[in-house]
Amino acid sequence: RNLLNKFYELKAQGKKAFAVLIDPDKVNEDSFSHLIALSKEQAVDFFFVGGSLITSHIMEKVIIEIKKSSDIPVILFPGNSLHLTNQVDGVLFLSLISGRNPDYLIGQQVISAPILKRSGIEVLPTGYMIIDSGRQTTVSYISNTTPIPHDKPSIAACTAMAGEMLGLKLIYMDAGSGAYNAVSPEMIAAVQQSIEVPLIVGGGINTAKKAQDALKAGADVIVVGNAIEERVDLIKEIAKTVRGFNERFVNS
Ligand code: 1GP
Repeated sequence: RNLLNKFYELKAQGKKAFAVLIDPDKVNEDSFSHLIALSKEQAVDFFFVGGSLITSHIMEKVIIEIKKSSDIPVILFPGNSLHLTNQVDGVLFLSLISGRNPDYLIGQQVISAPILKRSGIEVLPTGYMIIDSGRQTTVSYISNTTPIPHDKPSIAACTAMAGEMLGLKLIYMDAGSGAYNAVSPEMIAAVQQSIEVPLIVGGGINTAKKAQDALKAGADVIVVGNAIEERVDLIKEIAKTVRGFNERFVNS
């Protein structure tokens, strides 16, 4: 339970964390080693690797490459049970609680459970919530679920509360990769005030300002993927924003 403990310890210390999402379908081979080096230099907290639809065959290669060149924990962000690999340090064991598709609520988990049990990989029980972002995202299409409306913070808060009451240890609110609109600060705040477990927020965070807004509203962990693949140096700006929060805490 090392990784889960890390999420909880950071939260207990009032510290924010930064996860870089690597979607194997979007890896830019020219800048990949720079991305890893910058993540290391900027002390990124986690790598998430995965996506709802993976068409390339390089996922394991990508993970091995990250592990070879950094100590940053690699957490699988699987789209389904076919994406499982034992090269990672942990797996977000996602239940898609914003949706009403039983396959993503419990079906894929039943298929994955014996594989994960054998592998000994750390499992992070996570309530996964898709938030409408202004356009249909791959994740809502593939999962065949309706996202929570962008302007309905109370639905998000009740969903997160239910996930926590069911025993899920993390809540991940996701506007989906490349979202037009990131999750609103109002919704993040409503969810954060309703739960005790660490709150992960991602989807469409493509500037340091949006990262700052999400953290200020109450996200404990922010996830950035697309925008970093497009401009690797954004890692520096976002890491600086996260440090700004953490240093403020240390000085207060
Ligand atoms: C998507 O939360 C992640 O599942 C990150 O989204 O690629 O838009 O940063 P972006």
